[in-house]
Amino acid sequence: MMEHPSTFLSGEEISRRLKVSRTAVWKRMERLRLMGYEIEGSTRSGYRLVQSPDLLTPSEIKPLLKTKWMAKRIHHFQTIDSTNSKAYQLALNGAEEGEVVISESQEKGRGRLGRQWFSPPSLNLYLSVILRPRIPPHQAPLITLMAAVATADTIREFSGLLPLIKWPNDILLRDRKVAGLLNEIHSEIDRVHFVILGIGVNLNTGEEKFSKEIRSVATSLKIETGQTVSRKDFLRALLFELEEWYSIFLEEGSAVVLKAWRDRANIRGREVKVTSFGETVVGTAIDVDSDGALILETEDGKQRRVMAGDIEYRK
Ligand code: BT5
Repeated sequence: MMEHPSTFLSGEEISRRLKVSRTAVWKRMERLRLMGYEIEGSTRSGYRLVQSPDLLTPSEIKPLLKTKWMAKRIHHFQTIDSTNSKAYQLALNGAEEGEVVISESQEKGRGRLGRQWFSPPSLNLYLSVILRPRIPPHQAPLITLMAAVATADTIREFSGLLPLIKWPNDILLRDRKVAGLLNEIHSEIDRVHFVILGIGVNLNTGEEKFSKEIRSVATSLKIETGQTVSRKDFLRALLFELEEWYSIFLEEGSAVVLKAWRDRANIRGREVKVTSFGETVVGTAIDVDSDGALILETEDGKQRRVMAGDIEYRK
């Protein structure tokens, strides 16, 4: 039915193809209708798919994919605590590189440092990708940088606006956060076992839906462009960009990723205030290092490297 939408397929034909009884076919149609599929049924002609809901299920996404290997296996949930936690568990149990976890909503969507990610149902994208790069752990932060580049480029493609990457993992439109990344790594001293690339993108959240606390710092593509974004199309494009940038990182090395990140972050020379593990440092951003660290020049003229934290632009 999905292969030829708008054409009727008889109940008999469906029961033959799926090797189930006619009653089972009828029950499945009812289940699909409950999920939001609009299906026309006629005793003479059979069933016809009129409209699919905007769901990110494997059957909706797989026919659209442009990737070679990424997302060939999709674990989809209506709701879940956190796609990152699920992907981490799956990876511990041997899930392969490129498997992804997608949920329509998250009950405990996670930010960095124990913070939360607001994840209302059916409006946005909550995605975690399992990667198994053969790299030493100190290079893992580059995966965050390359994923930020891929996400920023997809946002640019869909909004026509120029997003800015804010160190280390925010994507901003008009100085507000439209997407965030949470990457988690499982490794031994000299070898990465896997990386979980967690990406949350606010696609269609309306301004009134954000809580008071984040309303002034958060935005969505819909707020910025006035247009609803197709989650399926965005996901397809994002997976394609991620696969491309990941292979650039593996094949061409960190320099290309760093250059792309610098071009999209525009951080060099900016006055910043960095909060890192309870300490605050003020200085001028010089660059980002090949291990993802932010290099600052402080007021006394010394250089400081900051591995993790949050920044605020001062001007
Ligand atoms: C992040 O953390 O920006 C990482 C967010 C990663 C979310 C994805 S969704 C799929 C995957 N599964 C997960 O469980 N997580 C990942 P951080 O830099 O710590 O930013 C968190 C802060 O951003 C919060 O403290 C709020 O101030 C703000 N915030 C929360 N929800 C937001 C939202 N939906 N949009 C914009 N800002 C938000």
